[in-house]
Amino acid sequence: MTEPVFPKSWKKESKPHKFCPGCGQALALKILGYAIDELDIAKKLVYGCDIGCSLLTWDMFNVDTIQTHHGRVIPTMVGFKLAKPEAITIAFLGDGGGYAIGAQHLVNAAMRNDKITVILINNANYAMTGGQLAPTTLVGQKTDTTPNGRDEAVFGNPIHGPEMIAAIAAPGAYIARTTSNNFEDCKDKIKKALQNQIDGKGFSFVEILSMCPVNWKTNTVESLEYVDKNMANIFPLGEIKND
Ligand SMILES: Cc1ncc(C[n+]2csc(CCOP(=O)(O)OP(=O)(O)O)c2C)c(N)n1
Ligand code: SF4
Repeated sequence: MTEPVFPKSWKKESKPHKFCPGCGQALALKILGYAIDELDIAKKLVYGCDIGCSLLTWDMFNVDTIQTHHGRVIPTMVGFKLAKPEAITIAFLGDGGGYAIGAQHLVNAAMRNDKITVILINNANYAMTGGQLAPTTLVGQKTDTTPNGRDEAVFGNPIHGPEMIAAIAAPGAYIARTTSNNFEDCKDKIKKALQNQIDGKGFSFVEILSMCPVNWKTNTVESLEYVDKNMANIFPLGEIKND
């Protein structure tokens, strides 16, 4: 694998993140930082994070930042974009925020083809509140609220968010799924989503499969494998919509 080329600004502007050791969200955000630098959009950017572990990024980037409650980051960034169309707006949130409490916001933003970029972390649980069942929890996966594993007869199957919104998204939308374990692919998908917004084409959405070793109670190898094997087997990686 080729080494990534670090932006010159990176070393002097880097600071410790607030995530648990081994957290996939920290990787995803580091990759997002590279994408922002490579597209040279920091000065035009407004970054929004939600409640959940994503709120740990409220002071992570040296860009204008807004923090909201469960799923509300999407309409907040839609509003900002409507008020200031020249801004590049990112809504960063978890699967609980995007697919449960805030699902209506995601669905309506996709349906209206709002020209914002949504980046959603799928870590298959409600992480910040201690590891409860999320809409993305795999069948059989143990969580605090499903100690015997998710029972599909009771809770159904995990939601496939990108596929769901691709079914209602307008032409011009960009929708993809990647993992924070794969630096190059993740950066590529995030950059394409942001470029979609820069080009004024429409709604853009990237779901990132991401490790949560603390709530999964997995070691490093097990965490990496859970994403690359178990999750990627259920949630297919790649571009779901790019036209
Ligand atoms: C409106 C509202 N409902 C519930 C909560 C409690 N709450 C805070 S974080 C969280 C779970 C977040 O899970 P997710 O969106 O998947 O993000 P993660 O922590 O996994 O990154 C919940 C239920 C809240 N803060 N606001
Ligand atoms: S609880 Fe999970 S998602 Fe949240 S910071 Fe820790 S490892 Fe990351």
